[in-house]
Amino acid sequence: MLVDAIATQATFKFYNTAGAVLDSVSISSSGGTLPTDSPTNPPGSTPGDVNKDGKVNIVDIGLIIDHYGEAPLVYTNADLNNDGKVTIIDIGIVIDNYAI
Ligand SMILES: [Ca+2]
Ligand SMILES: [Ca+2]
Repeated sequence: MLVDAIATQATFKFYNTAGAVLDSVSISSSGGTLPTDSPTNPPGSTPGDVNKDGKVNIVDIGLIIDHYGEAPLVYTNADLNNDGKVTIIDIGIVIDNYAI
């Protein structure tokens, strides 16, 4: 992930094992587009909390990146919108609920 000096933009790049870029997504706090899917959460859970530790932070984004693109799912907690895939939409859900 690359973050600019004033932290208004982050770029996520996803690589295959040969080092080739599979996907690249930039997210900006000043007009960028974020996924709009709403997470499905059981009662009492924290939206975007992948590892269920009660916090939504960089650890949760890291877990999604670790499992990005898995099909079938190995770590179901990383599929926050329950669509059967781990994608940028799931990262967007963490970012929408990120607590600094
Ligand atoms: Ca967490
Ligand atoms: Ca998903």
